Amino acid sequence: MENLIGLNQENMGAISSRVEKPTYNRDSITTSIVHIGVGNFHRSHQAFYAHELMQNHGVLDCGICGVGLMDFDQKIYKVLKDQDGLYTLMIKELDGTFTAKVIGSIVEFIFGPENPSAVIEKIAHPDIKIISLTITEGGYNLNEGTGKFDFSNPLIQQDLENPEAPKTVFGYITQALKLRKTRGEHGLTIQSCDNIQENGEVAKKALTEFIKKAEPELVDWVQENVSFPNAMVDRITPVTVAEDIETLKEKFQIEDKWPVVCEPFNQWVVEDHFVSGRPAWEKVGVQFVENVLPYENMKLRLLNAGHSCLGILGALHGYNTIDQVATDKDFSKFLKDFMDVEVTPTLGSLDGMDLDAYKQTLLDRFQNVYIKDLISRICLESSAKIPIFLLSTLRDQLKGNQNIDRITLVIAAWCKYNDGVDENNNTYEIKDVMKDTLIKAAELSHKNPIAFLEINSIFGDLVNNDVFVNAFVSALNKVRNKSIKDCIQEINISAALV
Ligand code: CS2
Repeated sequence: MENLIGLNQENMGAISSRVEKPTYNRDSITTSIVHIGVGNFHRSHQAFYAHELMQNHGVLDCGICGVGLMDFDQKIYKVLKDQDGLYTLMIKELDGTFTAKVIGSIVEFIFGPENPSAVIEKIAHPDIKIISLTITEGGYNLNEGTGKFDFSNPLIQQDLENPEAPKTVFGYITQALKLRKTRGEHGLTIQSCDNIQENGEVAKKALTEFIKKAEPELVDWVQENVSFPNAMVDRITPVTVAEDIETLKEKFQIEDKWPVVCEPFNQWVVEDHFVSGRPAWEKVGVQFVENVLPYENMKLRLLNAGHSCLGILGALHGYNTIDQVATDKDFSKFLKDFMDVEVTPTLGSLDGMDLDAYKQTLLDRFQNVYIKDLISRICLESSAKIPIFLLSTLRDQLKGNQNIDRITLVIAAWCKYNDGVDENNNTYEIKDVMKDTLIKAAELSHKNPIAFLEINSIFGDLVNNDVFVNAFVSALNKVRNKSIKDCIQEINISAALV
């Protein structure tokens, strides 16, 4: 293609004016945030907010240093290094139009496995006020069943034995905080941006348990000098595909090796506890609240759980993307009833929120045909997602003797999902740290359905709840003997008759 311009700082002037570019001086940015886990979500969410703050308000104290700790982070490290931290965000509207923005807020990047001490020194640097995290639901290393930090994890063992060359986020942060304490530096905020109920509390619990064992004399300093605000984060951000890269080349002559696609909707609700201050996020729409719990509940139990329902059911039917499932009338009716009948009663009071409007927006967002969110992304690591997104609701509904038909069908469908083959006999890969356990339990469940519920770290004591167990056995029998669409229609019809 002629006139193709590689995305980097030097070429910024030559990039099409149809694309929004940073108008701020990137050399004047102060890096006050170290972000661990630079995936697509971080780039469509926090890094976007920081960019907006720089672009529209001239606030330049919120530069981000991205950090990758996992081997798979090497790819993003190379891309961002080549592109001077720049990348294109493609915001795709419901009507098919999209805006392309070059985001300039990530100004440094360090790849931990290549240079562990550089990461530790960066976090210990006096300018750093916030360490933010997107390390996934499973990344906090807490056992779902016992709630305890998992010291049997070999990487954690390595970090305890070899503190100077850590491998995990806990090892890195501990060493950096130790340096801050020794050097008399100010404290900082650890800001979780993962989809977990009380994500700040969870981050605090995991890190404190690790530090108690690794550096016991650091515990008091952390108590006094580190804050862990809870937050709810939201923006649907699919996996980038080759077509997105091509679109940027064709429409704007930009060669971006890893752009990010996202929906227009974005939300960030945060508790305002930042021990060393924070960027003026409120200027770009971040909501600060006393207690984020109701917002988290609403988002995790409606959006994330809704995603898991559509993903798992859709996978069995043979769909590939969330919009395909969400625009299928049977599935969308099922989803709507799931939200209204089984989730809404568990949400408690949501002052100032128009829940009906929120739920309608969710249906629209799931139906955005331009987002093409892959079902494989949604089903990824379900063993860490299902307990947070669905089982919490199930427990509440059981407590109140309320309807659990749809949640139970989704859990039974998830059991069948782990057979690894859809209704058209196409096989798919199960990507989950617990995949061996899941596959084995699904196999056993053909003869003994309860075998699936015996995965203790996922279901805990739910295996002893007769109401749920009976409902699950009957639902599993149905999903193994009928198409998933028939199962859904049956529930939809019975709901209509009530
Ligand atoms: C998704 C989330 O991973 C999932 O299962 O539900 O990634 C979701 O897209 C984001 O939380 C949206 O904010």
